[in-house]
Amino acid sequence: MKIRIVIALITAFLVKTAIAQDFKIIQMADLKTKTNIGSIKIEASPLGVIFTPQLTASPMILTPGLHGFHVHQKGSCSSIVKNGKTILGGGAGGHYDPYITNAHGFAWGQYNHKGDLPALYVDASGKAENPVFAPRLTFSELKGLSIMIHMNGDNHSDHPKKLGGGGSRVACGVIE
Ligand SMILES: [Cu+2]
Ligand SMILES: [Zn+2]
Repeated sequence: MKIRIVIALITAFLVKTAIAQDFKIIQMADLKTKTNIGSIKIEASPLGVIFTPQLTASPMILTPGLHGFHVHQKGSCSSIVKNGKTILGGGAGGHYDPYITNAHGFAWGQYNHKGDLPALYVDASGKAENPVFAPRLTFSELKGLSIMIHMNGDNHSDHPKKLGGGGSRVACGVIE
């Protein structure tokens, strides 16, 4: 009887430790200057993935307020040239959308990009520390994708603007 309890406790501890160690620190770079602005910790939880930013950018780079925050489909933060125009962070591709919904929405939506996250909150000094949660994502599927921060906010819809209205890509990190 006692041995069974001990085994159960050890098992519970091992399972808990295994879950707790499922995390990665993603370095984030300002796409214009290529300088590091901090990191985002991605962490497995039994209910989804937690994204905890620790960003200290200048308010010139990350303006105070909300910013579109998504997982993008390719593990690249490089620039691309499209119709003669350079798109910073264009190499990351679009929002992670394994079910090909072609629709932008909430992190907990059922018929939209799986990479849609709650918006990132940046305080008056350019700091972002508020964690967000994505219940549909799993930690293991994130490898080889990227995390993107946009210039503007996110209304989690394709109206009036496509992709939540986030606009230009400001900062990016590859999930290795
Ligand atoms: Cu994005
Ligand atoms: Zn989206």
